[in-house]
Amino acid sequence: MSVERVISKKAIEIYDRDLRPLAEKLAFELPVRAKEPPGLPNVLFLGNHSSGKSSFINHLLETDVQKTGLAPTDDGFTILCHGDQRDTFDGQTITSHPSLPLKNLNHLGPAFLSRLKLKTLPNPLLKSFALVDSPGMIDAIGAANTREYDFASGVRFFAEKADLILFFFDPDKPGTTAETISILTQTLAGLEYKLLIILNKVDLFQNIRDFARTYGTLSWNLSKAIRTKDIPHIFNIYLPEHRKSVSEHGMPGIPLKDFDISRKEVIEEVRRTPTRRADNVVSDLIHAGRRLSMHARLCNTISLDYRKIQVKWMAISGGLIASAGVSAWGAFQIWPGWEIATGVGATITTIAICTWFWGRRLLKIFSENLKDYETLDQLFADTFRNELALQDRTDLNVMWSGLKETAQKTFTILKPKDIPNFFSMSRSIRKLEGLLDSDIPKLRRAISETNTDPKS
Ligand SMILES: Nc1nc2c(ncn2[C@@H]2O[C@H](COP(=O)(O)OP(=O)(O)OP(=O)(O)O)[C@@H](O)[C@H]2O)c(=O)[nH]1
Ligand SMILES: [Mg+2]
Repeated sequence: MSVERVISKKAIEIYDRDLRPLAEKLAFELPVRAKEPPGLPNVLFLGNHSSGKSSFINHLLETDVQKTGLAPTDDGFTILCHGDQRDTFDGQTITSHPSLPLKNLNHLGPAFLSRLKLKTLPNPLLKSFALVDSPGMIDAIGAANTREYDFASGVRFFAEKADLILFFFDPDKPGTTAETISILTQTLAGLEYKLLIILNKVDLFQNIRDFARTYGTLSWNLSKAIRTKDIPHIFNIYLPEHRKSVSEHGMPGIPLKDFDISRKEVIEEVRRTPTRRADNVVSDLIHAGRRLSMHARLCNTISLDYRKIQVKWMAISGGLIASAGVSAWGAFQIWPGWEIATGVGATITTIAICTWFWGRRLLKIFSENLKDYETLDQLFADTFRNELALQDRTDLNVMWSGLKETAQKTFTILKPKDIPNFFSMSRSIRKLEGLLDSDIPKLRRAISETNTDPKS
């Protein structure tokens, strides 16, 4: 078994042994992945139409397997994988094939399947990973008119399975199509760590000023669309076989030598896809672990606040009951006879019962308020008061905005009284944080050591 597979297996073990039981106790929905995906590692190509996705695939495989052209060329997804001979299969055939993990695609409907293809070709690169080409993104009005299937669901399906996602832009449309923005902000949310951003066709820039302007626009658009602490690295590339000649250009353009290096780096990343799979399993684990830890700490605050209310009102009503007895006895001493003593005792007991009901009502209101985003925001601020006071923790805020909806759903099922007690929760949180600080980073280091080991 390869080192990568051993690491993936260890990561999955931690997931099942340590994360899953705590998540179940706290009704927390763990992300679906964080298990070794079936099938070959694969690379998904996304991006604006005509940005060069299919041309890049042809360049990588050194053959013209995909059609290319300036008008929107691909209208469906194409999976490219290894086969002894060149062949093309249609969507219906591949989704019903027992050895391909594509059965779930059926739910995207016949319009999607009729545009889905699988191509096989005898290329050695495809022995270690598959490629998925996609239709280019267009502006919303055009998209609504021409696509007869749910494009975003198709993208999400392949993106969840992908080990690497190459997102293409070109100088014409540096991030501005409506569809691109919605795919980046919504469909790919939580999968950003798989993304490589590519600005293709840099040979079209006539001077460095044009390049800087477009690069700046792309960065600005990405910073609004990708909700992570750091924007993914942008690789600026061109494909030599498509380079515009000086006569077409009119001007010599910008020096391209550095961009050749960038292209080679991207190709190297694509070749590293099998290793990235292990890396992604570990990333999924870290992602799930951090979210679970945040959720567990929030549950802890909720449980503490809930128990504070419970103890306070139980103590008040308990105290009143006790004082009812004492007061009745006192009244009896002052005004011998049962009437006054019983009256005093009964009045205070009634107040105690009312107080007890009042306490219960407050607990109910407390539980009800957990469905409210404002209350949850306040609980988040209370739980992470120290961390947020010390420095700007964009990472925590970003994670919280992605988690809030899940948390709200959770608290419709999980009642504060069912949250394990403070000691058990603190123990689980300490253990989880230990895993996140030490055991899981060790797995990550092991992966990078395999990458740098010249024998590997
Ligand atoms: N100048 C230049 N043209 C390129 C480059 N890469 C691709 N092209 C051209 O861009 C056009 C579109 O390329 P495709 O590969 O079909 O683009 P795509 O992203 O697959 O397009 P859709 O399938 O429609 O989404 C083709 O005419 C290519 O010749 C490049 O690096 N430089
Ligand atoms: Mg294409």
